[in-house]
Amino acid sequence: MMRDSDFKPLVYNYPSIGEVENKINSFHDKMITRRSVRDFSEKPVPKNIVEKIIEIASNAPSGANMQPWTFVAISDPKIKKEIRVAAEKEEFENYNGRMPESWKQDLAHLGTDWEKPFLEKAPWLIVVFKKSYRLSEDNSQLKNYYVSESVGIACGFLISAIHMAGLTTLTHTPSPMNFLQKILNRPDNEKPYLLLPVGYPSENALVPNISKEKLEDISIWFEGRD
Ligand code: IYR
Repeated sequence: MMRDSDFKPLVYNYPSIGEVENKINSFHDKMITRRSVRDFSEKPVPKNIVEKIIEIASNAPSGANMQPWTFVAISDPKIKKEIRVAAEKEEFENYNGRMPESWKQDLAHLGTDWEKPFLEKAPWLIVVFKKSYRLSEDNSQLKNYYVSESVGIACGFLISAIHMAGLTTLTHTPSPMNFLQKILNRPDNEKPYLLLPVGYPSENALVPNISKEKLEDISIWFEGRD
């Protein structure tokens, strides 16, 4: 490995195997309670919490550490309404013609439809943009690497941070979602990737009664020595 550039020692305290077990058990027990929530309360969430959540997401690994993302956080009710109107216009078309019957059948158990009240009710919307390329100082295009992978991982961090904070979110992908680029005034090299309402669930919020597949059905092991 070439290490002639700027390196520094990793700060790392070796945990005992007991500590590793405790850490992973408590993270596991917390993470398996995560649910996508569509019924939001209007209870406000302070800006400093959302800042922390975004900072956590921005610590995700990315191709060549290019950090090909912009997180746009919105609590302005006028902009939230504009987003809701535009998203519902697209989703109305999706549910009334654009989506094949088979797709609607696959979604039926989630109870979704074209109406998206959470886009106004949730105190915050975070729209994640992916930067397909960078611009140099003379405005020529520079490459970003593994953009979808990087932004997907950052969204995983984001969703985990929201959940670990005790808040709820939903991975919402209105389709097509280029209206977000216009409403939020983002440059040509940024494309909307995911929209996440963030807040508290409403009292008596309902979630679909779904489960995850068992470990043995989603993993394959080639074991060696311990
Ligand atoms: N984007 C639409 C439809 C939708 C698609 C999938 I795949 C989902 O998992 C959920 C919804 C909507 O937001 O309703």
